[in-house]
Amino acid sequence: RYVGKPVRRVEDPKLITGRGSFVDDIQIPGTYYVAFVRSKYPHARISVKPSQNVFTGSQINPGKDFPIPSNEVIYAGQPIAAVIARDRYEAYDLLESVEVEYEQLPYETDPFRAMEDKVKVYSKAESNIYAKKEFVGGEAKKELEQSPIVLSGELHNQRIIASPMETRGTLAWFDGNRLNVWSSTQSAHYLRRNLVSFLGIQNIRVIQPDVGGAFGSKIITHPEEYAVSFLALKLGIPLKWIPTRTEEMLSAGHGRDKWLRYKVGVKRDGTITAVVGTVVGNLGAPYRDANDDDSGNVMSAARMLPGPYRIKHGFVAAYSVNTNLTPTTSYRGAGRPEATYFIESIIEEIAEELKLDPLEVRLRNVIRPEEMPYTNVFGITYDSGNYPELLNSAKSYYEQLKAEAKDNQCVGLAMYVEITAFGPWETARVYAKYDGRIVVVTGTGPHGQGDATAFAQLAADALEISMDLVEVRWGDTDVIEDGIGTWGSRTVTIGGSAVIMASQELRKRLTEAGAKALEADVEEVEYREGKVVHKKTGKSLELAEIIKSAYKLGISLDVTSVYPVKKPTSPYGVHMALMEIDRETGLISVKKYIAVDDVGNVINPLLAEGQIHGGALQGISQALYEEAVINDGTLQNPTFGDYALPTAVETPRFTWKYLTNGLSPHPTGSKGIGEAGTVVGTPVISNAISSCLKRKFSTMPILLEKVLG
Ligand code: MCN
Ligand code: MO
Repeated sequence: RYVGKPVRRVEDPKLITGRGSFVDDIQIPGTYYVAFVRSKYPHARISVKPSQNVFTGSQINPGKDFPIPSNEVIYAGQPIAAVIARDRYEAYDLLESVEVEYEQLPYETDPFRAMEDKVKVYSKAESNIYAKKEFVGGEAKKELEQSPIVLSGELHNQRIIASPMETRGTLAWFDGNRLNVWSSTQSAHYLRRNLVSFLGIQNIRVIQPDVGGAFGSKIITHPEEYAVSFLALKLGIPLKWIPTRTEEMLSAGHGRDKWLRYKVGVKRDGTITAVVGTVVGNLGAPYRDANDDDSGNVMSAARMLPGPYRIKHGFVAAYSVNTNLTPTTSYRGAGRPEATYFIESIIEEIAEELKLDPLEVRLRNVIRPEEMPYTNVFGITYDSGNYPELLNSAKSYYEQLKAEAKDNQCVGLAMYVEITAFGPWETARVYAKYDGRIVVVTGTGPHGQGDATAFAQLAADALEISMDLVEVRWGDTDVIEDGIGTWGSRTVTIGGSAVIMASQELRKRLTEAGAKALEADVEEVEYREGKVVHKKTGKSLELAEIIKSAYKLGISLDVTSVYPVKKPTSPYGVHMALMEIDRETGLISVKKYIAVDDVGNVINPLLAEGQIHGGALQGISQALYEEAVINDGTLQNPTFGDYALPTAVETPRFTWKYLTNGLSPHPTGSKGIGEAGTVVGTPVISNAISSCLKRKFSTMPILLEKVLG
């Protein structure tokens, strides 16, 4: 069958031959173009001079500052007013003529100072602290006092910028009957829900066309999407908005920017007794959609701090704090990369302090298989797996790399456990077409991951037919009424389980229809390889024949299933890298990267391995290159000339191994892999550099000058 095989992506022929259709490819005659005036300052009172074809917050959201501010801007790059013109060049020309008066206000970009509430980042907010929670388990403070060794420090997982190939973009058109919105998004249904509530109309169709990546930055509904949809409805003309890369970097959700101040108690054998700390997330400016999203990630960063280790005593105070920076949103891993970077840096420090091998320290601390499912000290449950076994199988690669390492090379590793495949539910619709083909429609919103291939594999297996007979569709609120979306490495596991459910129901109905057509009872027939066979007479009907007669027989071959989810599932793994540091030039390069993961059932090893390559490279990139540089409250490097991203040249040789000791409870048996590489890749690199140079780094990127300094 297909599941478990490295089937090539069914999405690709269209995309690699240039036939993809992204938002900007879609043309509706008479479309006008929207561009946004953006704030120059991090905090100011504004007044925009009214003029034709310029639309301000007071018109779009009268009396409110959201989504478009009426009189107070709270970050540089914030959209202040929309201009409308015949084409994009005219629109950008028109931008220059819009008169905005700024009265600058005191601003704050440092979350620790912002917590003191001396400078209010938004005058109408009661406090800069958006959310605060304490996570407590055991008696951490007491344990800490009794620990022979206490390590302490501060770590910053720096602010970075999601850089999908395609920027955001929206095309909105009121056709006289309803509003049609095409958007580069991770979920058509989520966007529709938000637009319905903002615009106060029900009849909205949202379409997610081909999307050139997102990495979390296209989950929330951005101010521009609200504004463009509102104006298209109000003016009755089709409107298109596509930001430039610089606008995208200034105003699409930034990622990470989370801090940990910690104290960790350790015994002489390297076992951790307690962790006490403060996690602070710099959420940037108040914006509900973004703040809700990333504040959740701050809390996950805190609750996942114990990682895959049996730490019985913990206390973490977590703060989500507003500042006058671009709002942060989920970015690949969303809280788990931060937690993993924190705890894995601490493990490295323990190894260094006690002169123990870092892999050995992990072995001494990891949760034992007999403790599974394990609920960590902050209440997060890891469902299944065998952590020591995975470490032991990683050990041979680790020893191999260490033996291979030359004088200027060294090896680093990191381990992770994360949580993926979030609920609350997902939909799938599976129906049969008269030409004998099966259509799978998912409520998820893949945008580069290859999930359509996996869904075709799952449906083909459930129906025992060739994958060529399965078509997968998604991203249109007209083809399936509801859905959740693609994020949190949930799609293949949750969306796929819904596909299995619906396929099985369709299989039942095909069997019923086949039996009726053969004038037999259901018990007398058998469904086999896309045919219904009479067990006694051997008479059989092909899929296409059954489909043709089904409706006449009063049986619908169109099934929608909803798969409910209660708890996330926990993939885990160990990644390692062979690094080379040129001490003369400070040039750091990653030579080899080996990943050993357990993500339960692997639906398609080719796709899964691809996710590890891309994900780990993003982790490497955060460790070595990426940083949103802020000065005077504004982003200093909003171009790819100044914001460094890796290319094929910086990409190491990858090796991927997988174990399947921890299946998930879902029908697919899989756990998510879409973020795993990014969750662990960053500390792999920072640990390797620390172990090479015998130096602690408390933030990233670890640049040449830091290595030489
Ligand atoms: N897979 C598998 N077996 C498993 C797990 C996954 O074969 N046990 C395969 C799936 O078939 C799918 C891929 O791996 O092709 C990822 O599946 P999954 O782990 O379910 O993750 P999602 O599809 O939900 O993808 C979301 C995840 C997230 S949250 C971010 S952020 C991210 C990522 O995917 N953004 C991406 N990978 C990306 N890849 C691309 N190209 N572009 C993005 O924007
Ligand atoms: Mo994501």
